[in-house]
Amino acid sequence: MRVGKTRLLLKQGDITRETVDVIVNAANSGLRGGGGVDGAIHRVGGPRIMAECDAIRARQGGCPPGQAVITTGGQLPAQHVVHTVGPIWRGGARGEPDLLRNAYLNSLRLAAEHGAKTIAFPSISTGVYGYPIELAAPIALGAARDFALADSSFEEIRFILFSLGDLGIYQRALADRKSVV
Ligand code: AR6
Repeated sequence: MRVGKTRLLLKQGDITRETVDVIVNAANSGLRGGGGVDGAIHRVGGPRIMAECDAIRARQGGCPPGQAVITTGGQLPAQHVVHTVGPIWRGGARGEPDLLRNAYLNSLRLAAEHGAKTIAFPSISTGVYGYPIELAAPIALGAARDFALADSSFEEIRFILFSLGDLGIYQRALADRKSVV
């Protein structure tokens, strides 16, 4: 799908293999690494990424939910990693939708400030943090669409879904335009 000059692409895969300017990490506020996509990014990207996370933590005390920070991509094919922190799902009435949308928008903003033309996202918050993916997909796609409407920095915004089931949920959300809020 095309929004202005930006292509929105959905694919199944492992985000650590994506050849893009920036990949986005679903991190925690401490920027201390963990499981899921965070663990995979540090494993493949090597220790320089954590060294930069340590420096950011020393400087500003981590990264609150909805915000984003940027490091090198280390040994990843991507030049940079944007680390964003999605909300932990607590039933949906604790500001989770706005925090999730901000995580996407602030990641896009930060990557664009660093000159990125291509970016790949995982499905933020829908693993360990428990955000129902049927509710998260339209927020993720809506944030990308709204950014692309307002700012033509990106040639491509990719969503890399780890399973075919998750890919199907994102594909249906994209097809059902009314659900892209
Ligand atoms: N490529 C693409 N997607 C992946 C990959 C991969 N290599 N590995 C997992 N996923 P999660 P969260 C998918 O749990 O919910 C960490 O410990 C996964 O299937 O990685 O935001 C952090 O340190 C799911 O769909 O992130 C935090 O403490 C999606 O990525 C916490 O987990 C997100 O799942 C963040 O939890």
